[in-house]
Amino acid sequence: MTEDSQKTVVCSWNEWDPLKHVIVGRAEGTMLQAPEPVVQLDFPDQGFPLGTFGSLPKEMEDKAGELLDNYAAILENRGIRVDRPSPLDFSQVIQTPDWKQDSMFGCMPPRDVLLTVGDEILEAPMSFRSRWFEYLCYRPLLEQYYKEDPSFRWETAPKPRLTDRTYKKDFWKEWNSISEEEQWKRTVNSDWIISETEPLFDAADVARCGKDLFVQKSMVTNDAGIEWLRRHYPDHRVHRVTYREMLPWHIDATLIPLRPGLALINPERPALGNAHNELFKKNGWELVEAPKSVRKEKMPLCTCSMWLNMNCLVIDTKTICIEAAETPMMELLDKYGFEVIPVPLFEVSPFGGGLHCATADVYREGTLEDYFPKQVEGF
Ligand code: ABU
Repeated sequence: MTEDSQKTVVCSWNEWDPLKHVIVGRAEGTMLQAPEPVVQLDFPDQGFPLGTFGSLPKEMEDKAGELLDNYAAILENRGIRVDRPSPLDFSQVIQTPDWKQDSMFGCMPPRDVLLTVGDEILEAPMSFRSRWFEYLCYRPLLEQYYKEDPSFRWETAPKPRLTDRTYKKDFWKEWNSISEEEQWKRTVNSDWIISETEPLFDAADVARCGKDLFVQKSMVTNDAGIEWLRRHYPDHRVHRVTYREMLPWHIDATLIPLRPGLALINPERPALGNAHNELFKKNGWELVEAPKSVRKEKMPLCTCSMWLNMNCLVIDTKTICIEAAETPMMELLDKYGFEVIPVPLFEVSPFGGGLHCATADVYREGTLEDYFPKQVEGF
């Protein structure tokens, strides 16, 4: 580190530069959240039928906490500074002048909330009412970075109102009554529950590749949110991307940039339209299809997909953390010249994701670069 970069606490332009400082989430207090417009949780066999909510079981929380502590220790042993959020009482009822919500969620996945682009950390608006106050878990850390680093830009996207106008009325009733063919039709038109009333995005719908930010339109990210990001980052190229995925929720099990010229893609979620693959091809990038997970079943009470094996954390262009059981993924990355660090984290998935979700970048050595000098018009 140079003397100058030592003063800089916050800086990260992409997913692969050498990682020096990261936030790792916590499992404590996580809730299977109370019903709200976006979320339809229905786990009748696991004690939580539709309409019910409550704390995740204590033994699951303890195990997840142990694995997250171990993940933090693995990173620290590699010389990476690790910070942790401050959980709130997520079982409390929260409200704004517009709505009341019977519980919060948790703070295991910092990646959903915090978007680091260069010397800025942006608190995402979030479209779940249960996650409206989640940024508070990170405020002690952000306050500290603000004091330590004179060039840190601390930003927050406009807090959304999340009134009933934000959600399409009767979405779930309609969705559950139409055929699979009709569901795919709605999917291809990106016609999900959130309306365009106000800008919404989760930070985990953004894949960062220097000047190019790939932002997925999803169940939690709307066009107004993508447009907001475009206006907010005028020096970047913000690409709106969609994939053939029925109810998409975060890009980090669909497109994972690994290093300049190489990214993992999900073989079951091809990009819609030609521009996405054309852009990568034109700039000499290889898109490698991820192997399926070795897991045959998800963890109980898990709301993520079976593709968390893709949800990896790149430490630098030669080193990567992969979930410890995912041998095919480890073998693939070994073939591409990575040193693979196996990290057990499967039991953390009900708390909100995998290795990438469980972290948020604070500092990676490196500068803003253009990895896609040849652009595709209109993309
Ligand atoms: N936040 C990662 C979840 C993505 C997925 O389950 O596919």
